[in-house]
Amino acid sequence: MVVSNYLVTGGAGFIGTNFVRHLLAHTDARVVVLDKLTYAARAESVTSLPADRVELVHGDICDAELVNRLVGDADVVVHFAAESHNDNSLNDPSPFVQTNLVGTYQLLEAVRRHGVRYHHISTDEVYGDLELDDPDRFHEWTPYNPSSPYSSTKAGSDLLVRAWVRSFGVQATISNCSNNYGPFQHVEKFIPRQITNVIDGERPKLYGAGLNVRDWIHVDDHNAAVLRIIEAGRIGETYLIGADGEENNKTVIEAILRLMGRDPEDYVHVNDRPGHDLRYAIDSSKLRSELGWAPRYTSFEEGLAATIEWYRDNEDWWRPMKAATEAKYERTGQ
Ligand code: NAD
Ligand code: TDX
Repeated sequence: MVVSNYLVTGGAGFIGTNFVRHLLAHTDARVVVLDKLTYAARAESVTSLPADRVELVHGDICDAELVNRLVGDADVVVHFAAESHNDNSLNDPSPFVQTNLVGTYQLLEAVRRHGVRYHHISTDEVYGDLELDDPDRFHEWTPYNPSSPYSSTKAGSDLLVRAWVRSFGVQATISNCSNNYGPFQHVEKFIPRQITNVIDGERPKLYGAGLNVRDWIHVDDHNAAVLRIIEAGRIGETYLIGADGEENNKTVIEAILRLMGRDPEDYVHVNDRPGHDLRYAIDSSKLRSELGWAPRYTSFEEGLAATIEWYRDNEDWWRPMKAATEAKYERTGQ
């Protein structure tokens, strides 16, 4: 399918802005970004892109009239917009219910009305967590078992998509990806928080004992998979995206400190996250065998080193968010 007009929700956030850049580099598409510009967004991440190909619309995915109009002008909708941070969802779940559930509902109603192709971005957290010694990983058929307000609202949004496909014939695909890292990620998230702490001469902050495992993937590999699914995925199908990148948090903090020329032991333990998921792990065989996707970042250390360089070179981008983020963590002893 050759698509010319994309509507990308959440395109001023981390993965969305990287996706828009991926589209500009690899397709001839024109892109409209719909973004509420919450605390997590930077408008400049979109407005700095070529104006003849990318337009930023400042608005809310819960606004039915606006969503209906923008979807009516699009060939495909790629839905990244979400409240995305677990710790925030524990402090105040309400925007998570509103944006992740009601916002997805409004998009589904609009794509249903206009018959527009829809791709839904989701997370591996919908499957709950695994034991450290479980030989199994998450598959497309793993039952949903989300733990947090964030992951449960993402799970609910995925189920809305499945129901709209079956009941109304909406032309949708879903992808559930593991933990992303790379440029333009908000400093509230684990890896950029620690990199910017080290730049600021602060010690990295590890939740609990740090044995929790995340399955890391570079954001460009995630977005290449998303484009592949839009171009060649089967309607109604779910694809898991992951790059075999399991690491525990302690190892990641030590790697960041080492790569930044600091003592790998020079970090502090802070309060653990309530209900903290132990381990995520993705089996992405379906995506690889059916659609021929493979990650390009096969060395986590190299991807991490490049990400550290990006934060060193782009202090103007992250500095305005740093103090308020740390003040928020201060209140929960994290
Ligand atoms: P992010 O928090 O960096 O960006 C979210 C964007 O959505 C922001 O630009 C924000 O302004 C926008 N937004 C929020 N509420 C909105 C609303 N009501 N209307 C319009 N725009 C709104 O998030 P991210 O990390 O880039 O995640 C993007 C998507 O990918 C989310 O759906 C998330 O669940 C999913 N995902 C993230 C990861 C990860 O590791 N970050 C992994 C798997 C899946
Ligand atoms: O300072 C910290 N110290 C720490 O040990 C922070 C911010 C986090 N952590 C731990 C908690 C997690 O085990 O690091 C791990 C990663 O934390 P986050 O970056 O908050 O990510 P996570 O909760 O795993 O969720 C992320 O991946 C899945 C994204 O935020 C979600 O949007 C995505 O769905």
